[in-house]
Amino acid sequence: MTENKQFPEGFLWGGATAANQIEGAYKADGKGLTNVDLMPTGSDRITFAKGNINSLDLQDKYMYPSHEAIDFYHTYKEDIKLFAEMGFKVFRMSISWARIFPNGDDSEPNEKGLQFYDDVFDELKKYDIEPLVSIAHFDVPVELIKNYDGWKNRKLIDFFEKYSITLFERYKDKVKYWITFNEINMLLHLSFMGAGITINENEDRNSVLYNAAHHQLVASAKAVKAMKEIIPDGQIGCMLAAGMFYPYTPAPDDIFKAMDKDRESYFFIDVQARGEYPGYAKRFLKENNITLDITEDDKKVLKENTVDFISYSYYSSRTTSADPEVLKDMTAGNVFGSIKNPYTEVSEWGWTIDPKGFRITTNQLWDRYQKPLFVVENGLGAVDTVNPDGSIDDDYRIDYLNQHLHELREAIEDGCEVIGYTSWGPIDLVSASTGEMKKRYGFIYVDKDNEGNGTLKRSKKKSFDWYKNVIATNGGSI
Ligand code: BGP
Repeated sequence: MTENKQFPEGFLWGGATAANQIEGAYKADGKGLTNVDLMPTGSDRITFAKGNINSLDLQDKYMYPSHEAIDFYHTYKEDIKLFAEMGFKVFRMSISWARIFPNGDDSEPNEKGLQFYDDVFDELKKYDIEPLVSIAHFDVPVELIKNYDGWKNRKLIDFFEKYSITLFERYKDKVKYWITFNEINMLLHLSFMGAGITINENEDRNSVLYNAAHHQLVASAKAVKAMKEIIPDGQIGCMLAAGMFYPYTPAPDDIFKAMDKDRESYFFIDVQARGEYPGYAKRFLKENNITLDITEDDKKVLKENTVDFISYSYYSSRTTSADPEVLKDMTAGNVFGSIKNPYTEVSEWGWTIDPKGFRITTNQLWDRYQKPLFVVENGLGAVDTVNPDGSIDDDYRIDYLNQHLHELREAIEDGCEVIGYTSWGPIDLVSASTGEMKKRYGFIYVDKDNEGNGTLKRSKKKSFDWYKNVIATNGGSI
């Protein structure tokens, strides 16, 4: 009987957010602009996020909701109190690079920015909530894009190292869990959002992307090194947008294609967890005439500074085929290029809903790396309706999370070492892919619509008490 079995003792339950999706105050107290501050909402957003723009117009002209977002910059005390009421053990958040270094470079850090995060960490501490901090979550200072072409340029490794060291030194007594880059593999799909890069017509796309990836991988390893020196009792992980690929049929070509598509993502984690480029990646680079800007020192840094844990997001599984005809039937809203799986449902945004895929993906990650796993994003983006009495019955969200947590527990029973789970967006926040408020994940509702109207008032949805009970019973209620 696995029913009502608890999760491992000390399991880190909580929720996950990102600075640009919650803080607002996008120019306050000396903060510089970042890529995500300048991206449009709606249908143009993904084109922009992909870097498919001819001349990059970095003007502050869009009414992007992140400019105010949910105003966490000013409401963090009230919000953290609600997280504490749910019993959070951990809160995942990111630091906005441009709040600390407004130009992203190696000038003096901005004290007001540093102080803000000190205040947030102190507030979390009041309730014994452990911060889990992403150093970069889709956040590249605009000055680094204008002056250096973002992560195309090797110089960013030094700037990121300086930024990371500044954080470790400042927060060494307050933050013990760190993540270097959020969904590092997203860089291949949403290159402007993930790395502040656009691809010019005369450039080879893969060459640009894999060089930028290499720069982030080296920067990540340098951050690992610095954290271990500065915070010896800390832990630092990588972060993958996970979700395994199924073959559409048992045809060997389909099975190989699915493995190959998985490797497109695992490549990043293979380097971060094992310390070197895997053979299949070297072959890919060679066959595509990609020359990497890789030095002997880079190889040494990668080898010597692997991560302590593997963190990942899981929303969906994916399906692929070696048959170009079958490949035409793509799911909507999937940047990884998945085709429709006839055995699974999709969300309102076309994201495949597949709890069993969560168990399979978790097992794959454990089998491959044998390092502690941390689920740092999972959840259902849905439209919520407020009843006349102000209540919100989000049973669909409870259902999604319940099924996924059930499968996560199965994966733990399978022998996977999982140290924690932070659901995405425990409080409604701005959606990364649409830039809108309509797609909500929260246990806590925020009164704000796509046009930016609303009081920003917080209220509890039905899922609030449900999650509170999950944590109180250490998953025994699942
Ligand atoms: C991940 C990102 C998050 C988040 C989430 C949900 O890719 O790390 O920032 O937003 O997806 O996506 P969306 O907001 O587009 O629904």
